[in-house]
Parts: sequence; structure tokens; C-alpha cells
Amino acid sequence: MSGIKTLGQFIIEKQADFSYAKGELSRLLRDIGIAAKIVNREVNKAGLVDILGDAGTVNIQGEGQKKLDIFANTQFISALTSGGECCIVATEEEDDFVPIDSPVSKNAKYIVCIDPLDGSSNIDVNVAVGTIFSIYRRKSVEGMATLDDVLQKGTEQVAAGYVIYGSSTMLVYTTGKGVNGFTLDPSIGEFCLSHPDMKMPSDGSIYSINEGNYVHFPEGVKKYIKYAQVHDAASNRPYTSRYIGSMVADIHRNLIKGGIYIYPTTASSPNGKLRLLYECNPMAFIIEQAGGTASDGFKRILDIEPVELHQRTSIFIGSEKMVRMAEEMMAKYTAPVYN
Ligand code: P6P
Repeated sequence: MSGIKTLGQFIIEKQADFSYAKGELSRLLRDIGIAAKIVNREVNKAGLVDILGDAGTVNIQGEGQKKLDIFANTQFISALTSGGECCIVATEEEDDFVPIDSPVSKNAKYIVCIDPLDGSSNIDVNVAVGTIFSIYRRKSVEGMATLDDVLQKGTEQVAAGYVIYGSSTMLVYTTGKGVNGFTLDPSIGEFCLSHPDMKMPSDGSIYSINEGNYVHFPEGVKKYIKYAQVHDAASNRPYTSRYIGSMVADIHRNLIKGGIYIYPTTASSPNGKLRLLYECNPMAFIIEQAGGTASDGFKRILDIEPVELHQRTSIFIGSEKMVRMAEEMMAKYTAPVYN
């Protein structure tokens, strides 16, 4: 194992960065890593076992749940329950938050918000999907944690990460001191440090947006798309359009190559489609820690005050210069609408 640094070794090593740390956050990250390996095993053999397709149920988002959505949700809640470091799980796949009411967990100090399997509609066609998670410290000091412990601004996150189940499986996370990426080595069953200190290029030439919704985009987004398509060699335009339909995969590629991912308001999603607590806040924390930026077109994502569990928001996230240009066009052509 010379030269290999596993996720577990890295977490323990970095624990020393936090004088208050007594190991709970380290164990919580370990628990998430274990569940991710179990989900990875099922994602990788989807098609060989009866885990593809629809579960025949609909989540609170009104989205048909895939069998793997349910499986992933169950695995992460189970790992967090048995790990004992989390007192509440807020997940895309449950209508309400899930109190972890075991003798050990109910006094645990951490809250986890999670999208267990983002982009799962891509599973049946073998396209990369992901898990997104966000970790907060509970605000209440005793008794059962409540929704008030969950509804915290993104600036309050103590950690955030994602797992991308793609050509290889990676776990990328931050605890507020930079971003590090770990690639799963199936031969030893460990996530191994492969992308230390990840930095997002300050500019890029990839834009990721579902242009099928163009007609209903805010005027500022339409102007940005046309800006991206102008031929101007000096500014490396026209940009390249890359949209996978899996937020984790699109943002992971843009984190490495530079780029911008935009999911604005549309006719079917007048408040934006992506969820603040377990998609936008964690991805915004990670991208900011890597040197990028994330807003709703007007306001920093991490400063948005959550008022409900499955609250949605527009998101403009990626390379600083690209997001700023898109924000300039939103300011010039689109008035902010906050319901
Ligand atoms: P659309 C997947 O459902 C997701 O939440 C993101 O991962 C993805 O980027 C987006 O929605 C795709 O949405 O409307 O373009 O299919």
C-alpha cells in the first residue's frame, strides 16, 4: 500500500486540523463512505439484477422513484443510523426529515442532508449518476432534533461531498479546508486519494444547461447562451455545450476542466428544479472551496435562508468568470423574483 492514502487515513490525518474534533465527524464521513461503496456495488451491476426500472412509487417531488433510488436511500439511512453520529437525515426520497431515534443517535451532534441517487433516470441507460451530501452541526442542545436544526444556511455546513458513479467511482468532499477527491479501488475496496487539493479553473469554455427549455428561460439566461455561442477566438468562444442530465457528472467535469452549470427557472420549475438543502448547498460549498462560485443568478447560494425542507432554487455554478458574466446578464435583463 506504499504511496496509497485511503479515505479513512486522510480523514483521520485531517481531523487534527480541527482542535475541537473528537472523531465524530471523521466517523460520520466514514459511514457515508461505506454506504457509497454498497450503492456503488448495486449501480455497477444494474442490468444484471432486478434493480433497474421504476419502483412504482412517487416521491414528494412528484418524481417517479427508481428501484435504485429507494435502495440508495435505505443504504445511507441505515449506515447513518448504525454509525450513531447523525441525529436527523433530510433526504430527497422522504416527504419529511427522518429522526434517527436510536439511544446513541438521538443525542448525536450532526445533521445530514442527502440526495441518495441524483440523476437516477440515467441509470437505465448506463449514464453516470451521483450521491450528494451536506453535513451540519445541530443547533439544539438537547432532546430530539427538529426541522429547525435542518433549515440552516449553506454557510453553516461543516462538510459537503458527492460520489460520482461513473467510469470510475469517486468521492469528492470538503470540510472547509479545500477539496479532495478519492477514487474507489475495487481491488482493495477502498477510496484512495487521487485528486488532492482540487481547484476549479477561474474561466472555462463549457456551458451545461438544458437548452430544450430555452423558450421559457429568463431573458438574462437567453442572452448568456447567445453570448456563449458567438464566434470570438480571443475569448475562446463559441463555448462547448455539454449537458449530461446528471448534476454531479456535469459539475464534476466542469470542476476539473472549467465551465458553468445553469439550472434556471423554467415553465415546469418556476422556482428552479434543484433542491437547496441537499443538491445546491453542498455543491456550492464544494465549488467555492475549489475556487469557483455559485448563485441563484443574483444571490450567493450559501446565503439563501431555507424555509422548507425541499425548497428549490435556480443555480448558476462553476468557474468564477463565467458565473459573473451570467450574473451580469441576469442583472441587466432579468429582475430577481423571490417568492
Ligand atoms: P432536466 C436529475 O434529475 C437532476 O436533478 C440533475 O441531476 C440534472 O442536472 C437535472 O435534474 C436534469 O433536469 O430537466 O434537464 O432533465
